[in-house]
Amino acid sequence: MSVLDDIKELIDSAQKILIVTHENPDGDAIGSSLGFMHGLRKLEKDVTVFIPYINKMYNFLPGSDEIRHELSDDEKFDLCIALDSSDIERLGEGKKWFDKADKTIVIDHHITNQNYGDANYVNAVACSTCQNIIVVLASLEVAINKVMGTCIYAGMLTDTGGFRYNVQSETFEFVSMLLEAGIEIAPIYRNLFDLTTEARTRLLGRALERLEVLEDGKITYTYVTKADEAEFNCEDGDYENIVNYGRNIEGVEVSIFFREIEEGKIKVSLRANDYVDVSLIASKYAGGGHLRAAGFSISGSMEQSKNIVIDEIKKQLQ
Ligand SMILES: [Mn+2]
Repeated sequence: MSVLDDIKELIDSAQKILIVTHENPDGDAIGSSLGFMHGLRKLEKDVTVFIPYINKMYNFLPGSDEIRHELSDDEKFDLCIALDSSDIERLGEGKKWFDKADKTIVIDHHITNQNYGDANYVNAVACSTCQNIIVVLASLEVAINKVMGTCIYAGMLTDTGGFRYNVQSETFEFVSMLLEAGIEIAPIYRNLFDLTTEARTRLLGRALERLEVLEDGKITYTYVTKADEAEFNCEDGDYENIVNYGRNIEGVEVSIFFREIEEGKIKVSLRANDYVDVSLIASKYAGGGHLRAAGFSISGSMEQSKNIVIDEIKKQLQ
């Protein structure tokens, strides 16, 4: 018996199904949850998606208004399915429900997956969990329609950075199937990559105005304060992506973005292009991240934080 057969059996013998995913859910987490929800409903299953918080940029996805943000303690599920989460801890609030369910399934594409379900379909070659959902739905003999396809495409598009990273020829074969199902790619792209708000655009403008270039154009930095965010009525997350504008400047190796979280506390985001390991300085300040993308918080004023971080980066450039 293959894992796909096990999954089919678990789903066939369940009626009330709960889908959960990782904390701070991204497009793949939300897209795979909704895509699978729509698919399982074709099998007459009673399906609930539980995600405590989702960013409103995903509200265009069909079924997003049905996502439950809370569950009451007396609810019971025959089967809990965890999507796009490499381990049980990452499920956050969903962990409790995963633990409580009679049976469990894990579907994921992280190579580090802990196989913590009764059945685990983990294909790390896939660009996204959404791509794996296509395979699972096929094995359940559910034909993908436009509604499922839209959710699934959203996850494939975002997890590949717009089909830039982690893409194989088969990725486009799967996309071709979604196009056959009738998805419209332009509105999905616009919602996920282009659409913004006035507050976000104004905060970006403020940051770009302040952008400084140092060390023969190899370092750029900029910053925003709490007062800036208040002035433009920003929502949490409106500062995201500002750091990439500096990184995209020709000749820049490291882009630094400083954000005042509260008086005396600064959040630092770092992006490198080719050779500086920004995770080194992040780990020095108890932050986290990868070689070319990292972040941490630092105590002190904006001026002090800038001096400390820029000095560290300058040293690394030598
Ligand atoms: Mn993913």
